[in-house]
Amino acid sequence: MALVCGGTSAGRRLIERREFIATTVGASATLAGLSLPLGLVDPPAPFSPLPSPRHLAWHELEFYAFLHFTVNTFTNREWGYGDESPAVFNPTDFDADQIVGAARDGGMKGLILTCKHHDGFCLWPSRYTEHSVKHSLFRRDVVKEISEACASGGLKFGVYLSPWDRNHKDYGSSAYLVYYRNQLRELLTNYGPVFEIFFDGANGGDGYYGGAYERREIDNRTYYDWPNTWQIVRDLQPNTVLFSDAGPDIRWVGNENGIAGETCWATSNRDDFSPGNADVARLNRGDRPGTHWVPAECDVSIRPGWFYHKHEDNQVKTPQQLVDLHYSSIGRGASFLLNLPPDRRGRIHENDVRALREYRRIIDATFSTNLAAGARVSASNSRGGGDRRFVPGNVLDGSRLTYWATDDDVQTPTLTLDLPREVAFNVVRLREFLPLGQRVISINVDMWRDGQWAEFGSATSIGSCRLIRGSRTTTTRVRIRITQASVCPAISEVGLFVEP
Ligand code: FUL
Ligand code: CA
Repeated sequence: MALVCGGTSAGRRLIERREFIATTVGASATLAGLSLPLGLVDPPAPFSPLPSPRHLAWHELEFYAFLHFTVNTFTNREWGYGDESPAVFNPTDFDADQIVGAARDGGMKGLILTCKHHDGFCLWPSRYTEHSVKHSLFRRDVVKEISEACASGGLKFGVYLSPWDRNHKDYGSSAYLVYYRNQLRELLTNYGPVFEIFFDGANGGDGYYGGAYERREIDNRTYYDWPNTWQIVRDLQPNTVLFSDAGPDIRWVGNENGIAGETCWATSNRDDFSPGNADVARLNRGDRPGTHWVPAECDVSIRPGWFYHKHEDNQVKTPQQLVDLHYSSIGRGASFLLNLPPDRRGRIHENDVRALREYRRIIDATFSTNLAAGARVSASNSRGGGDRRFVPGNVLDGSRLTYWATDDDVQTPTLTLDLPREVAFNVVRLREFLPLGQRVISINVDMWRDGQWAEFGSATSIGSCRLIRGSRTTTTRVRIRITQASVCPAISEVGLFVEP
């Protein structure tokens, strides 16, 4: 307390910085509770752009489900035209708990439901249209049942609400925007917390449009007046992350194959784009340094299509393919949004459940033991000459809130792990301390072999998580070399793992 009241100006600056970090990490302000020794040096200055508290919470999720479910499930299409009768939507054995349970058993932390796809059919009884479950034989509120199953199953609930609506008579005029926003308000008001809203940029032009059966072109840069549409979400649920090609919070990765760029910055010049109007190569890689923190999300389906088709029952991705997607998405600092399409019963098909479960088994077997645990960690430099807040050992304490940092003028340090025994590993995991920004540009990993260092692998961009996967190696020492950084690095975690 005395330190807060009195102290030197350097001391006061330090305390202010601590408070900054504690607030930046948001609800899990564990750092605020630690009694850190007062050192002679400030923490590294943040390198902008920086993540918001809602970003930091989202980064923890990493893996969540997409649920494509609508009339298409029953008409065997991918894009409904908008003239489908609500009567076709008739799941015979709908079970929200089975769906959520499949996602949870796969290790997913959330689920995003297509509350309305391009065909305009609403999975909830919206007050603003008759084109919904209200007029199906099924008559139940799917959004309610799924959101409640998520809440009781411990998964976060998210919303996909297609901006393009091939059913609505007003699509293309300003009246439709009023309708779209009313629906957004309904979904954000009646179904509990929404962790993410997925704003799709797709638009094919033609549709039913209340019987007009015509092509309607809109200017996707201006028609939806996105800043004011997004503001509705901010006002109703400030913790929701907004997804689109242009963010504002998280961005499309630029493909639907689940593959982030080998270099994938968490930052982007998002104002260059609008939803449905972006350069996919730049989305895949991000922009550096970028104007905003807009990390990538990798959406991909477990089957060839987004909606369930019986003829694809034998084309479910294999567990090994799902594992590879884990490395190409989560392993490059992005999130992994895997689509599990409910079938005509309204359940996740057995083949999909089986593949997902086996994927989980492999991932758990890989990452449950950090083989670097117990290693002696040393570095070519430690900020403030050994100030405990920045020592190399912080990379092995299992906490993202503590980190190793160097002095400001040391941007290419090395960190060495002397392992307590010989270990066989083939995966290295690194995490940066995100509240200070994405600081490192490239790294190399070496292992000790036959009395000298040999290269194991390398990577560009770390961010929230970087997995470097190589061939299985046995060694007693591993060295991380930061080969390029914009400012001194702040690395929160390092791990060594082996795939079964
Ligand atoms: C696309 C849509 O057109 C697909 O049907 C699917 O919803 C996918 C996730 O986004 O843009
Ligand atoms: Ca740590």
